[in-house]
Amino acid sequence: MRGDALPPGQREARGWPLSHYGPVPRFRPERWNLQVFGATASGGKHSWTFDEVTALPTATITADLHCASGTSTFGHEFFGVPAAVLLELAPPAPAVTHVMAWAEYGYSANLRLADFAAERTLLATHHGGEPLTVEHGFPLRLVVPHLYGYKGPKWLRGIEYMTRDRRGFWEERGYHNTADPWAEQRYAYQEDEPG
Ligand SMILES: Nc1nc2c(c(=O)[nH]1)N[C@H]1C(S)=C(S)[C@@H](COP(=O)(O)O)O[C@H]1N2
Ligand SMILES: [Mo]
Repeated sequence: MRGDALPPGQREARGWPLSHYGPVPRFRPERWNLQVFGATASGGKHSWTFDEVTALPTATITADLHCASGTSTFGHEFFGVPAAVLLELAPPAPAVTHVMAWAEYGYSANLRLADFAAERTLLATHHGGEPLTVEHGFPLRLVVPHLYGYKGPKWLRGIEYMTRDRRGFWEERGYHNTADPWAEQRYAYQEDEPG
């Protein structure tokens, strides 16, 4: 890693540790879909099978992962569908300000629309040229490189467009609503702090 790549209060982890709450879901392709719903421009729901997801335009990014519990890992090469592509194919209504990213078993993370729409936000299918391992989110994982790891659901299944903010899984359990690691926004109580 580069010395300037470690956000305040983080330490570099060895290898690529796992961090998630609950069991690892099994992928059943015949039952799997990715849905975009909520306040869409059309008022309707959008849905893709996994095969359809893999036919969408792709990009490769290199990202560092920062877990809010204090460990960081560096130089992950992720490949998949840019969130911007999804926003183009399934446009949000003009009033949309936030999205909720939903995963298997009800895990969720809320994001400002601008964070979801950011150039490097990716719905990843591959890591280091190989399909994601199931523990790291196969078949699909959201990567939001500029925010703490809890903003990137593994086993992603849906994007809900919202016209106001609502807290996701960790955000409801004491973690920061915005989660910028460079501002060390770890905990919800910091949301009341000035500046
Ligand atoms: N579905 C789901 N996704 C999740 C989590 C989770 O508990 N469930 N944990 C998040 C947290 S806190 C982190 S730090 C990263 C960890 O990713 P990794 O296990 O691939 O290192 O996954 C995120 N995505
Ligand atoms: Mo985390």
